[in-house]
Amino acid sequence: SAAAPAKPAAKKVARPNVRQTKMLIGGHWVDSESGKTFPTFHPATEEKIADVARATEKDVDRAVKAARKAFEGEWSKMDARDRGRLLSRLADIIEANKDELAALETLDNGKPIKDAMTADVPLVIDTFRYYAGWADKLTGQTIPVRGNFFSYSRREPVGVVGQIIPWNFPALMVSWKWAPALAAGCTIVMKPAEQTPLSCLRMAEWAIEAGFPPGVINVVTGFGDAGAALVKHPDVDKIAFTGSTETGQIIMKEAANTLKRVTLELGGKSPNIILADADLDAAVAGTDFGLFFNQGQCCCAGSRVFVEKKIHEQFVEKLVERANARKFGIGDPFDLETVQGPQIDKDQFDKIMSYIGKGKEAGAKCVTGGGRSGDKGFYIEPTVFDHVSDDMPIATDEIFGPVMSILPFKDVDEAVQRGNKTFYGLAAAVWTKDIAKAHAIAHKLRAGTVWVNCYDVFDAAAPFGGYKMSGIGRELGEAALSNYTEHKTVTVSLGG
Ligand code: TXE
Repeated sequence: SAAAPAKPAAKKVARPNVRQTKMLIGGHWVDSESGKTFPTFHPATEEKIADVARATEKDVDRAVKAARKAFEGEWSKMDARDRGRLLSRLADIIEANKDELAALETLDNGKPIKDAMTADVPLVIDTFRYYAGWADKLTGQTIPVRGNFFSYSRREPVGVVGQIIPWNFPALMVSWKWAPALAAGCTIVMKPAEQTPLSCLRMAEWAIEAGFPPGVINVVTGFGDAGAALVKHPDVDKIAFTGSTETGQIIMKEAANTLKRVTLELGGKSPNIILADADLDAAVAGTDFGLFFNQGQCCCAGSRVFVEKKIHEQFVEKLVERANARKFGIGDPFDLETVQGPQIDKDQFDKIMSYIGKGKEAGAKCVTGGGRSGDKGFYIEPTVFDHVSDDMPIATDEIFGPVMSILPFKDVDEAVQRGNKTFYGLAAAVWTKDIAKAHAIAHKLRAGTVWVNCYDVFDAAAPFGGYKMSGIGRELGEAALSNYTEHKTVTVSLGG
């Protein structure tokens, strides 16, 4: 008998070399003054990748001084258009190295290489290009004041900004933070997440190559204590933070002491509302993507899925089919066919597993998943809970993993009211063929972004951020520029 045809070898992408593990301060690659380092791991195998310099308060102080010096030096004299050219050049360099950046994300974060290549990296490049165009368009106004005066306003950079980012989209968060700040003429001290410092360091190398003057971009790698030192520092004018709501609250309280400007992009528990007249297959696909993308580690994850009772059974059946198919796509994130990678680390893995336990205890029906996948790496099965009620912990708390809650509803007003019943307000979605209903619901949802018949559609030009405890301020688009500028009014006597 003929031998079974050999299974084609999985197409794997090679692991990248790690080139930079030191911090960037004032244009120099330096160790921590303490000599300390910390390890970063590959979440798929739990192997150590590299030891990275661990910033102390003194390092943060050095970085802030370098950023201040740059802010007052060459950078402030540079023409706005030339700042834009530097941003364009950085975009070009990243584009020329896009495969390396994607592989570095997969190595440090564990996300499937295909996602890194098709989602993260293209958005990074777009963000730098988009803000390159804004640098010379930050205009003020002429103001008709009473009397013989000429009054006008200027948009000036806020100054030295501290930027603290999380580990779920490491390179993308670098671009969302750096690009508008640099377009506005600020200088930066960035602290990437301790889990994922590598892509930020590589991007800082490319920023130097692009020609940003020394001290304009500084990177201090380390833990929350380094972030806290940045928030406390009296010579930092503004903090931009993305991360947990709890840490956001700590930062806002601390920032009050020096009255720093603060923008926060925090957690969410976003409602995804499916009406009975929706295109069912599209809604199922979008719901699956809206929650399971990036292993569920998205601040805007559609984690509360409200489904109209009339289609509830049908919807759940199709969704479970899809979630089950996804299980076959769990694997080595360097494999181009992998659709789900590991969670970032043991802490997150344990947190998610404990929520799965809480869901079962509360009496929700686990219709698929619910366990660990494999015995190495932080893999969790795509998990769906049905018949979830509003007060269960899996319906109220941000889980930040591949755990979906389905909440049946009877009528639309009820869905909107329950959808809004949360401290969060980052994103929401509605699926329906009735366009008037879609807009009406979109206007009623208390969230910074509402997707209609789609999910997780991001663009550098479209503002993103939270209502309520999901944050303060907006990133991306023209809106992000106001995070990084002060308005100055100049009034000139015309005599008499
Ligand atoms: O977040 P932290 P963690 C949520 C998600 C997750 C939970 C915990 O629910 O399970 O947060 O994740 C730095 N002063 N999100 O612990 O602590 C820290 O070093 C200044 C949602 O990773 O918020 C890192 O660089 N900085 C989220 C960054 O803050 C401090 C993305 C984020 O860490 C600090 C990530 C302090 N006192 C987690 N303490 C989203 N909205 O996208 C820590 N840091």
